[in-house]
Amino acid sequence: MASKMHPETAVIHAGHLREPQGSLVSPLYQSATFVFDDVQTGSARFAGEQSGPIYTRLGNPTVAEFERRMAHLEESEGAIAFASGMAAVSAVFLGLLSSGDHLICNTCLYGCTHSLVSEQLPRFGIEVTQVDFADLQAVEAAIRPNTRMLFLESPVNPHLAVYDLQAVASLASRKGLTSVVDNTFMTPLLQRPKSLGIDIVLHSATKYLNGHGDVIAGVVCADGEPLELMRHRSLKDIGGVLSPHDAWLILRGMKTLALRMERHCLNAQTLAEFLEGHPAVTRVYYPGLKTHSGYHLLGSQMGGAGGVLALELNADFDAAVAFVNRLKLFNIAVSLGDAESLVQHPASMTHATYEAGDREKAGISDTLIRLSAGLENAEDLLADLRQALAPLSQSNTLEEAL
Ligand code: 3LM
Repeated sequence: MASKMHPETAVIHAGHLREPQGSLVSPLYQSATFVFDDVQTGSARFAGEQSGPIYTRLGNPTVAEFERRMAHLEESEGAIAFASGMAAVSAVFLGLLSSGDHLICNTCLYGCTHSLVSEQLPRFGIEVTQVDFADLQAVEAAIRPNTRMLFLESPVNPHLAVYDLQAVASLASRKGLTSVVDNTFMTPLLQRPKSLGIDIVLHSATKYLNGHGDVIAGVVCADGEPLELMRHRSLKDIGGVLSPHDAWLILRGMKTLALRMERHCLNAQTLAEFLEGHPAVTRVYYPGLKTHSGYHLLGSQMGGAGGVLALELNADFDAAVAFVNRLKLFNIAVSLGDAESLVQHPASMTHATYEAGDREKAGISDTLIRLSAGLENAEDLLADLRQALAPLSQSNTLEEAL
């Protein structure tokens, strides 16, 4: 039954175990430790000879349900939940790479992932090269004898560049490398990288998966030995474990994931089309627009363009800041994937970790503005954008008249 479920059904049912009391909703096992019937039982569980919970850092029934649901959705053998998206990202590197190994990442990554790969990993003797994954020949040219992994986001945070994941996966497999994709912006409902040949998929569950802005969490979906290595090294020994209460909230949030993604995509598309036609806007970054370089992958690689978009204004830095400050319905906040629409300034917020030169190389301009389309009525969001843009169009019209 499980393998035949459609994703819209799987977000509600996959991995659910029938509860002895008949509770429809899975119980919350808010317990740090679990009692053994006798010493033999405890020893057998530690030895892996008997299944059953031991201690929540090593596994918890509520967290395990979230892991089973994610493994089903991402078509992986298993999944491991972490206390944040960054704990999931670092779990992949610290669990699977060792001193002397080489990692190739995209030039543009979420800001803290960029600082992790550019500042922290080298402290542990892991070499890192950042290359633009739009140019796979350049990626191939960067491969060294000690290269172990290719890592990217698609669409990328914050300017939504889209990469050909099937081509990345085939390069990785030809060269014997592990390919890893951060699928946060898409969710498994819009993109399943493993079906394209990618080895490991991860998410910041803080975003769309939970969807309600009240949890910080992450998850890694993988198979076989890498899965076991990350469970042993990254979860058990490093210990960034997800709280059962947060797993329970994510399971609740995920039940509406399919409905929410539909509305996020619809709202983002409406906003992107409006902005593209506005005289004060010079560029809109959204894979749902025909003008976007990744548009041709919509429908094949991506089942939808997602809820995040970015824009550049025909204005200097101060005028761009004034535009953001004029927005009333959009909250000025980092994060994305919440019911509330959000707006933020990547150069000074989510991507402030980049050195100015690296940020430019990554394609993040000082005037780039990122929007996360929420679940509100699109007309209200458009009205907010219209009023915040109005002074800019007026000044442009004035300049043109002079
Ligand atoms: C943000 N992003 O606003 P957590 N991978 C991706 C992400 O976008 C993020 C993470 C991993 C934002 C967070 S900025 C201070 C706020 C693609 C986070 C890390 O550890 O759950 O925050 O996920 O773009």
